[in-house]
Amino acid sequence: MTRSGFVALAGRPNAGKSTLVNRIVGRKVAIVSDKPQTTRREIRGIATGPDWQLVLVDLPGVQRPRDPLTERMQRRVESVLSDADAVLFVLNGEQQIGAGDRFIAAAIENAHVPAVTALNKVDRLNQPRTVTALDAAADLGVNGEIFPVSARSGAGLDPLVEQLVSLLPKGPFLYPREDKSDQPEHVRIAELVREQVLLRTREELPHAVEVEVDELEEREDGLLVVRARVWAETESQKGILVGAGGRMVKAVGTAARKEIEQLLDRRIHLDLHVRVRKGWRRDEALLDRLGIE
Ligand SMILES: Nc1nc2c(ncn2[C@@H]2O[C@H](COP(=O)(O)OP(=O)(O)OP(=O)(O)O)[C@@H](O)[C@H]2O)c(=O)[nH]1
Ligand SMILES: [Mg+2]
Repeated sequence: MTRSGFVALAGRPNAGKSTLVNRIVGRKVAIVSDKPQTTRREIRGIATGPDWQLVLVDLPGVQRPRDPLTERMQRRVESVLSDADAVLFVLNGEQQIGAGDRFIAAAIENAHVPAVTALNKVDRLNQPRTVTALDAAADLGVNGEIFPVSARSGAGLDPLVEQLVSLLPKGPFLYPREDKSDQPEHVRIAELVREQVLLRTREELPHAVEVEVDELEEREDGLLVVRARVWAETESQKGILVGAGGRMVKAVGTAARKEIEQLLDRRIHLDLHVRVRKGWRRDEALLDRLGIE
């Protein structure tokens, strides 16, 4: 008898949810950065064992909404939590537990689903600090076991996965065995471009950038031509993204092209255009089109 189901990941921005999903799936299905709010829409990463299938629903970090974009993200998190078979609560072991974690702990209890807590980034903690952090995690009062893990090194993940699997209902697999993610190709490509922008920008800019793939053109010589737009909200942001003599957009393009070639296992040509779209984060029709529900 097989077990399969949905596990929603909840945690503050930057806790390492996407890194954890990538590690458990064994492939990069979600982009990662050191900037909070990297994940904007839910991503399903699929991990399949001999007789189990975990569908990990990577979610945006939970925080206080600031605009229609973040409001949508939060509403979505709440509804995914209550629909999941289990919740994986991810804590950032490098940071003190705070109001944000207590808020999420309450949301998990309200969702009435079984939970497991991962105290992540223990590679950064010594033994006494790990023990203290585990005690603080227990004080949050979320149901279920707590596992110290490192999404970066992979330490501690086997018992965590085993525990998650035990919480899944019995039933057939939900996705074909070989599937790793539910995202369409053009979204994965756009995300890889955005990841390279996040790595190279700071402060407000990472939040102001969105990427949309306009066209995927198969050429006869086997090359795949990808045309994508990088949006900024203001002219000055656009200036930074283009960079002196086009240096920034070129660096983003070169790095993203390598990532995309790895993803698709073929040669590609990436054509990036930086455009200004004032207030895109408030444009409900655009958010619909971008799939940020
Ligand atoms: N040292 C260490 N760093 C980690 C670990 N897991 C994640 N990180 C780093 O933490 C940062 C945030 O990781 P993400 O996986 O993007 O975090 P997230 O929770 O998905 O963040 P949002 O999508 O913004 O909510 C990145 O710089 C990661 O490389 C870990 O186990 N150890
Ligand atoms: Mg993320």
